[in-house]
Amino acid sequence: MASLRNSSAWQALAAHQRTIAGMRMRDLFAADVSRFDKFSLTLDGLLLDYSKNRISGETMRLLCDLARQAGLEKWRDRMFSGQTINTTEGRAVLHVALRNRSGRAIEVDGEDVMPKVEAALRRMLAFAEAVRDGSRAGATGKPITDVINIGIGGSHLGPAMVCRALKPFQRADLRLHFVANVDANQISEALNGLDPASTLFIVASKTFTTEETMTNAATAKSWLIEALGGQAVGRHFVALSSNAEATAAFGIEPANLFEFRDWVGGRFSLWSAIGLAIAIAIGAERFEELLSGAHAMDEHFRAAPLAENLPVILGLLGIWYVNFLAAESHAVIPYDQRLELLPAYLQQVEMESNGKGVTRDGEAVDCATAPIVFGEAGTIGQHSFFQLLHQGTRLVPADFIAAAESHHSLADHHAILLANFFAQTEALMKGRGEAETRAELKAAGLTGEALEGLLPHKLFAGNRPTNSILLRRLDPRALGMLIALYEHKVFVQGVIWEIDSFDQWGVELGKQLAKTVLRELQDDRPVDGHDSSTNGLINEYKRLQLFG
Ligand code: G6Q
Repeated sequence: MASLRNSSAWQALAAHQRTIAGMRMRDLFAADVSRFDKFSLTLDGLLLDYSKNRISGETMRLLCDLARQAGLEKWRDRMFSGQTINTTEGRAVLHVALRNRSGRAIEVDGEDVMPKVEAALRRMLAFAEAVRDGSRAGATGKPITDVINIGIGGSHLGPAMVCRALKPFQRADLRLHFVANVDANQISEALNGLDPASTLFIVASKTFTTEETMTNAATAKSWLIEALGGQAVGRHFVALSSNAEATAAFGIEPANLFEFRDWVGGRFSLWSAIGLAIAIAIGAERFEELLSGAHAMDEHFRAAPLAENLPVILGLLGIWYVNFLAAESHAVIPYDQRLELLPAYLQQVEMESNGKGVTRDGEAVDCATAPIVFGEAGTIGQHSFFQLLHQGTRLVPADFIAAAESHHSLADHHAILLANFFAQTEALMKGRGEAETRAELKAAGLTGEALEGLLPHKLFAGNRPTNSILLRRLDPRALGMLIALYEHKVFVQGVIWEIDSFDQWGVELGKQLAKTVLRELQDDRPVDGHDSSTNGLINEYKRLQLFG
C-alpha cells in the first residue's frame, strides 16, 4: 500500500492546515454572514450544522479530494453490493440489507439475500406483536409483562440505547430490562420482584458462546425452572443467534430461534433479529419506521455527492481533527436525556470499528486512527467535563444533538435545555477575549490587582469546534437516520485509514483471556505462572476469599 501520508491529497491538506492554522472561527463568521448556509445540510428534517468548525470551503474541497483518492465511492459501492469487504473475517457487510426498502436485490455469492431478510423480519415482527397483544403468553397463560434482553456488546448496546431513546412509544404494562454484565448484581436486580410466569427472556448472542451471556442465561433459566419447572422454558426463552446448534443445546426450540447471517456485525445488528427487544417495546409499525429512517440515510449516503453527503462530511471532519489538528478525542453530547446511552453506543461503533493499527493489507497504519469517544447527556455534562472543553489544553471536537420538539408538555424545560445547547456551541466557538472579560470584571466591581489576578482565569480562547445535529422530533424514523448517519461516518473514516472497520480482534482477545485465570481462581493453590503483579492480585484474591 502506498503511504496515505504521502498521497497528494494528504500533502495538500497538511499544507492547507498550515495556512489556516491562525484563522479563528469567530473571524470567519464575522467575515461571512452566509457561513451557516454554506456549511449546513438537511435531510428529511435532520439538520447538520457544521459551520462551527475550523474549516473553509477549501478545507472541505481538499477533504473530499482525500476521500476520492482513498476510493471512498468504490468502497461504498462494494459494501452496498454485498462484496467481501470485511476481509479478515471473509465476510460481506450488509446491515444496509436489513433495512433495504428499495426493492433492489442485494447479492452475496450470487444469491439475493433480500427474500430471506424480509421473511426473517416478518417472522420477528409477528412474534413481537404476539407478545404485545398477549397471544404469545407465558407457560401458565399469563401475558408477558417483562422482557429481559440478555446479551453484551453489539447484542446489548443497540437495543438498550434504542429502547431508552424511544420510551414515549412504549406501553407502561410491557417493560424492557437489559442484562449485559456477568456481575451478578445486574441480573439479580433485574429479576428482583418479577413474576416468572409473565417474564420473557431474550438470549441475544450471535455466537451463542459469549461467556457473560451464557452465564446470565443459565442463571435466568434456573430461576425460571425453579418457579415453573423445566417444561416452561419453551414459553419463556427465545434466542437471537447465528448458531442454531448451540441454541438447541441450550434448550431453545427452533420456533423460538430468530437467526441472522454472519454478514451482520454485532455493533451493526440492531436492525436484525437482535432488534427483537425493540420490536416488542415499540411494535412492528414503529420498528419499520426505524428501518425506514436508516434506509433514507443509506440512500442519501449511496447517492449524494461527497460534498453534500452527511456521513461523508461528518467522517471527513473527524479525519481533519484527528489527522491534521492532532485531536485525540471526540465528545458526543445529546441534549436529550433519552439519548443518554448514545455516547456508550457510539463508543462501540467508532472505537471497535476504527480502533485499529494495521491496514487491510496488514501493514502498520502511518497515522492516528479512531479518537477516544466519550460523552454524556447535556446539560449534565456541562457540570462536569465541559470545563476541559472550554479551558483545557486539548482540542476536543464535539457533536451536539437535540430534537426541536419534545415529547412532553413542559415547554419551559425544553427551551432551557435547547438554550444551553445553542449557547454552549456559541461560547465554545467564540470564546471570551480580554477586553470583554476585563469589562465584565470591572462591572462586577473589581479593579487593580484583584482584577488582574483573576483575569487570566476568566479568559476563554474559543475556536473549539462543534457539529450541531438538530432533529425535528426524536421518533423511530429520526433515530434510524441518526444511527445510520454515524454508522456510515465510521465507514468513511475506515476507508480513508485503509482499515477493516468490521472485525474486532481486540474484543475477541478478551473472550479468551479470562479462561485460564478462571480455572486458577477455582482452586485454592497459590499461583506463580504470571508476572508478579498478576500473581500478587490472584493470590490476594484467594486469601481474601478464604479468610474474608
Ligand atoms: C460487536 C462485537 C461484540 C459482540 C459481543 C457479543 O461488533 O463483535 O461487541 O457483539 O462480544 O457477541 P455475541 O453476540 O456473539 O454474544
